Amino acid sequence: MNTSTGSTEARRRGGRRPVVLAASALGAAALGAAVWWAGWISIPGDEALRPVGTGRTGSSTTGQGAIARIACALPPVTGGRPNPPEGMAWVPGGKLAPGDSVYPEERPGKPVQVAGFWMDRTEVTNDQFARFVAATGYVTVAERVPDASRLAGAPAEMLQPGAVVFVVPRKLQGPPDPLQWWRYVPGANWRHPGGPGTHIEGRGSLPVVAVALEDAQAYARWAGRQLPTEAQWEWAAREARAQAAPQHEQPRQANTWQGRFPMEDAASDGFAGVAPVGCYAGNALGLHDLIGNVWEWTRDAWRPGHEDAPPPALQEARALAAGPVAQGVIKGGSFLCSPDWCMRYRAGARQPQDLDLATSHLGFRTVLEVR
Ligand SMILES: [Ca+2]
Repeated sequence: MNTSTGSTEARRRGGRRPVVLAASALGAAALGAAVWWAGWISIPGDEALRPVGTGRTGSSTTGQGAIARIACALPPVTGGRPNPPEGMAWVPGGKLAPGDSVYPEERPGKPVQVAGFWMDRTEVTNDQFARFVAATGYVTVAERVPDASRLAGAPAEMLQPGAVVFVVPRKLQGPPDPLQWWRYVPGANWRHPGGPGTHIEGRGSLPVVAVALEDAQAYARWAGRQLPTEAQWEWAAREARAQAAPQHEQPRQANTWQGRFPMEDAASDGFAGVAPVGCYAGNALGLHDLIGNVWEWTRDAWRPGHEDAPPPALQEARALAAGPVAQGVIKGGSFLCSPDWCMRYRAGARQPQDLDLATSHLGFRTVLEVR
């Protein structure tokens, strides 16, 4: 599958093909938005979002309306720097040998030095993003009418504001094809991640999704922070350990997919679909959900491997989207990652993502660099 073609090109080509290409940029394997959004469309209730199991912090209940109380409390961080900024944990500096050995794009690169930095302990939540929007009046990319001049030939629906949404197919026909479980849905955005009729009411503790890079950057600037570089993100996911052996097994303490993708998610990890942040155990640094739950934006431009030179930074997504760099790096995998389709639930895994493509399995967290 071609993972280098962006949503802009996808829209331009029109027909069903655009969705394939757009989806390819989401993640060649773990393509997907939240299955529970699809469930929310078809199932009048919260059956698809299951409560956390035993051994986790926080409260959870089931039943109609009770989802509003699903949230997980974060345990205190032990060690690290004193006086952390609210919601952040310290990641000490060190030398990272990036990459892994499962997929070609993650071939290991030369070690890179990473300075210590603060990082959000969780993905940015709907509540946090809502505060940003309330304070600034910000309108996300998925809520704006696309620039038709850049989308000549695209079908009418893709000229409407919207996002790409995962829908569980009724049955699979032929070889696996992302077209069978991805749809461009007009009206889908961070407030309505599954499209019209879906909402985030009562889901304030879930990670915000359907945000393009530009949206994530705008939030980070408002918060006085930045998006992480790919190296920072991977270093944090490796718990700042230079000698950590790559872990290729499906993680137990992360929200991923169990069962035959994309038809059956057994949810034996406690959740089918997006989980509230912090419901799985944190790593040694006190960081939660770096692996699984939702993919996370970085501020690095996409390159197909770990070249020796530092990656170009994505300073302003809108300007770069009109130029030669139209994709960035996302990390961590999502709740849609499964052993039979996408083993990207690993620190060294990486994926290209169209800068202007909002999807319901992609969010972000921020970092605060110390100068
Ligand atoms: Ca899961």
